[in-house]
Amino acid sequence: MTDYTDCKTQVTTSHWGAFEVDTQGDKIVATRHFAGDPSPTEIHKIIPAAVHHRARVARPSIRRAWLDNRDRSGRGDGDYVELPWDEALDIAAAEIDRIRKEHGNEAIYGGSYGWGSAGRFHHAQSQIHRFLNKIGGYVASFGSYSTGCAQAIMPHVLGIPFLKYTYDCQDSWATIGDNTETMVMFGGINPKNAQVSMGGITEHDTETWFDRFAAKGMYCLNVGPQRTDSVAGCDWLPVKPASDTALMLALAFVLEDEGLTDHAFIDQYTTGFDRFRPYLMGEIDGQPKNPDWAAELTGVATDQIRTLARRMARTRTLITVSWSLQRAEHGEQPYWMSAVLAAMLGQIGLPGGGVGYGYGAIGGIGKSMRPLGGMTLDQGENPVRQSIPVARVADMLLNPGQDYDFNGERGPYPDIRLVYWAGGNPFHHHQDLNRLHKAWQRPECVIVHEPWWTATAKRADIVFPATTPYEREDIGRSSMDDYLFNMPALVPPVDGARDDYAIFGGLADRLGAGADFTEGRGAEDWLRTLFTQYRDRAEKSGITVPDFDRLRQENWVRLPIRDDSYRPSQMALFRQDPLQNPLGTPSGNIEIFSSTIEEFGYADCAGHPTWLPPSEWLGAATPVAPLHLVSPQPGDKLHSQLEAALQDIDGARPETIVMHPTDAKDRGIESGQLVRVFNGRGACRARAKISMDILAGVVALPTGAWFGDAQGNIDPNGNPNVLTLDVGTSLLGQGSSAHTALVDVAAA
Ligand SMILES: Nc1nc2c(c(=O)[nH]1)N[C@H]1C(S)=C(S)[C@@H](COP(=O)(O)OP(=O)(O)OC[C@H]3O[C@@H](n4cnc5c(=O)[nH]c(N)nc54)[C@H](O)[C@@H]3O)O[C@H]1N2
Ligand SMILES: Nc1nc2c(c(=O)[nH]1)N[C@H]1C(S)=C(S)[C@@H](COP(=O)(O)OP(=O)(O)OC[C@H]3O[C@@H](n4cnc5c(=O)[nH]c(N)nc54)[C@H](O)[C@@H]3O)O[C@H]1N2
Ligand SMILES: [Mo]
Repeated sequence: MTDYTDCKTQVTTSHWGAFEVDTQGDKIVATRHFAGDPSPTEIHKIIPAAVHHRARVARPSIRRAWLDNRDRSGRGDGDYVELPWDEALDIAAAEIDRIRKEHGNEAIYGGSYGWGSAGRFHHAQSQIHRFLNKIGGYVASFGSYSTGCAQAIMPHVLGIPFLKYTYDCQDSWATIGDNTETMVMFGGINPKNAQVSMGGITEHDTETWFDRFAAKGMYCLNVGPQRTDSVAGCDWLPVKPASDTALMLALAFVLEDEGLTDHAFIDQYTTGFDRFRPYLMGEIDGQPKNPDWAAELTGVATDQIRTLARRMARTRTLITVSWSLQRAEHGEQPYWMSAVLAAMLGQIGLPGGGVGYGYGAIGGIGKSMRPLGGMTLDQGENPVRQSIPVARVADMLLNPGQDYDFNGERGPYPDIRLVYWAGGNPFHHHQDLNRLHKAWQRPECVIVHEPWWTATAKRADIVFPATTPYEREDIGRSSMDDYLFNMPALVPPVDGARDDYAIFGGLADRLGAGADFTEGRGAEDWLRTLFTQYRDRAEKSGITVPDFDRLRQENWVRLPIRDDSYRPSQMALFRQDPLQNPLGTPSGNIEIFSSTIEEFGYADCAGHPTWLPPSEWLGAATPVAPLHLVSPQPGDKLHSQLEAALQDIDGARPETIVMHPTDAKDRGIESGQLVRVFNGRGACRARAKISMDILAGVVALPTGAWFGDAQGNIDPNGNPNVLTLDVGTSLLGQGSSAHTALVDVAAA
């Protein structure tokens, strides 16, 4: 009989929100929704199986060929030797020391992009960057896969750092609900994406807001290749992927053509319309960007474009743009053009009008909280000044010393000898994984911390087994949420795993930086210290937070910081008085034309928004690659996390690819059938789902399946990144172009 006397139930949180966990002894046995979440996900259900899975890295492991003779060519060969912690730490520390002495710290790449796990102290990115700073620095990465391109372009246009605009300058859901009459959503607003947020949102309420919008009679239009990118009840305007800029230009053309442009707004608040207008009207290239022109490119009928433009001019209109539009070649253009279109409508700075980015992309955008600083581990200063745009990692490894352009600057890629990764899975997230696999063979050493044997861990020379957040105590807190969690250590570390903090502490000791890294504190001392600092700051803002021991007892508390009252955003203040509250652009205005960008002289990003077709899209489809592949975020999980156990579920892998009945019929494919998705860069298996909710010619294969083949043949699990294109969005943004890919599909 099972002995339930040692059963416990506690709450913890994650990037996808809070959940209850039942433990028995040293095992997690079950999980359940957190009662306070009106719309929880099921992601947590896989945790008991994943945490105790055979794919956990059990002990420090060193690749045999590297251990024996420092052979770097065979990464991915799978032949590892397990070593005791002390020995493995000695070897890793000696190698780090050798590389920093022989080549300097600028030979260490520590960009280490990835989401890791929620929790403020055991935050893998903070830990690795603090450690690398304390031992002399590292080459860092700039931006993110999520919004790298937007972070480069939007400050030129709106004069505000992109994420600041998103979080501080856009209207809340409540303000939208009170004021907006028409919401035009490029790329949709998808509640399944809003389930996830850095640090977690506890009450998922995107659908609730849309219920309210519908009840009010707001017209919500999802513009994009998939009907499912918005809640049911929104209208759907199918457009070809990557053609949004053409559609926006045509909407702008109609405004100008029909005298609907708000010229008073343009004159007072913008710069450079006179440079843009001749392009729009076709006075430069002889091609007016009119609805007839756009109909061909976008697949949207001419009269639909005219009707939409008139409606947008007549009503309080909010244009929203999902992050996916800038995760594509020339992703700068729809972002810039959406701001220009909003400026022509003249509603920027009015409640519920203008343009907003990333609503629904992650939870929290649109939520309104009183500002309250977070709880963060100080990462220290990086003595190495060099950094690369994050998605250029394979280029960097392949082209040491070669110059590259980025946002007006030009300089050489560093010559990387050591790659150090903790809390990310580049062999899930990077584009063109077969190319990355080649690039990955170049450094002299690769060190990875991972709880599981991911494709990245399998390509490391030294793998340290890391604990999951269920095996260590932490604090859960996100600035977009009004809950505060003590995340208890639910079970002891599985197998031989150690916390990232303990691993870095062990290395720092050996490298003479132990005291500097730990400041003499153990993990619990750090939690108390950071929490006390956070609590003191909260008190100063008049917000009462329980002390650490009380929070431990209570497990979680709600903070009184939710605030749905209207607060004028920076754009509203700019509108009220543009001279007193100018934007941070060179002109102080919204830049429809940017001299700064024009002076960069880039062929792929001119001085005003321009229609630039990407190298791969339906307009460039070929007989061998006739379908546009979009690779959205997975609905049932977070990226590649917890995948080990998902792989065991019957029918869960390979991943599902959504395709239109016409495309399926042409290829003799039935729903549920196994297929092969392929192009010149690679191939993977997938399972077909046939649906009318996707535009014909487009297929959607979500990210998240583990890249399962080292040889670059056919990935059996269905990771779309064997197919995607690894080029920067442009010389300006150098973001990821994940949504730019043509493929074909065949019955397997
Ligand atoms: N084709 C295509 N590709 C994409 C995208 C796309 O839209 N299309 N989207 C991109 C975007 S926006 C993103 S953000 C990325 C996401 O890519 P990643 O953030 O790299 O994906 P994750 O699966 O979250 O990787 C986190 C890894 O950290 C490990 N981990 C978890 N907790 C800990 C810990 O405490 N310590 C350590 N050491 N490790 C831990 C997990 O097991 C996992 O392997 O993917 C990008 N890739
Ligand atoms: N459940 C879940 N939610 C997540 C994540 C997760 O892993 N799981 N990851 C989170 C992360 S890190 C991020 S960055 C965000 C990303 O959030 P987004 O970037 O907004 O989301 P995606 O899922 O990449 O894409 C959304 C939709 O854009 C559409 N799309 C693609 N290309 C185009 C185009 O050219 N034009 C138009 N109009 N539409 C296009 C596709 O149909 C796709 O379904 O999601 C977050 N939310
Ligand atoms: Mo992301």
